[in-house]
Amino acid sequence: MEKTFIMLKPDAVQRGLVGEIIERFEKKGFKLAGMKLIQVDRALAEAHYAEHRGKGFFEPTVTYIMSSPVVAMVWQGKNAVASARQIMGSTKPVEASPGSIRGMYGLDVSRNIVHGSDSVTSAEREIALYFKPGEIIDYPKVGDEWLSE
Ligand code: IDP
Repeated sequence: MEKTFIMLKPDAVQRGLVGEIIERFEKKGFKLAGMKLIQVDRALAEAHYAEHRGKGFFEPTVTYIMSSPVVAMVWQGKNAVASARQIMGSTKPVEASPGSIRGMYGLDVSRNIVHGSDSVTSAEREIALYFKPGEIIDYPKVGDEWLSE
């Protein structure tokens, strides 16, 4: 089943939104496959945002992501990558749909609460950056049979 990497950014942790955001992914039907609270260092932050190196927001984004702990998670389920992006909403909160996480809780693109992989390939890369293989757990979950045929 498809996996995606979700990170609750420093603003989510500081604003006390961790539980509420996790609940959104849980209630959608995704299965939690990995989770940890971590302090991101510069090497990890720069690797995470490598595709944006050279852009004006690269350094502020790297600095910001290191400014406070983040919650790194792997969620698993049907179309997990695209579905999680829908739950999160557009990058710029002003463009995010009203019911999405960024639409509900965000005001500014630089403090947009949550990160989610934008493709299956990115998800694999990001999961490998943040988790060791043994930290991703595959297990049967009660109710799986009620989520799809
Ligand atoms: P995504 O997080 O929705 O995948 P990306 O375009 O990959 O969006 O950008 C990565 C992160 O960089 C954004 O979530 C946001 O925190 C930051 N960012 C992107 N564009 C801007 C900008 O124009 N100004 C400030 N920060 C930005």
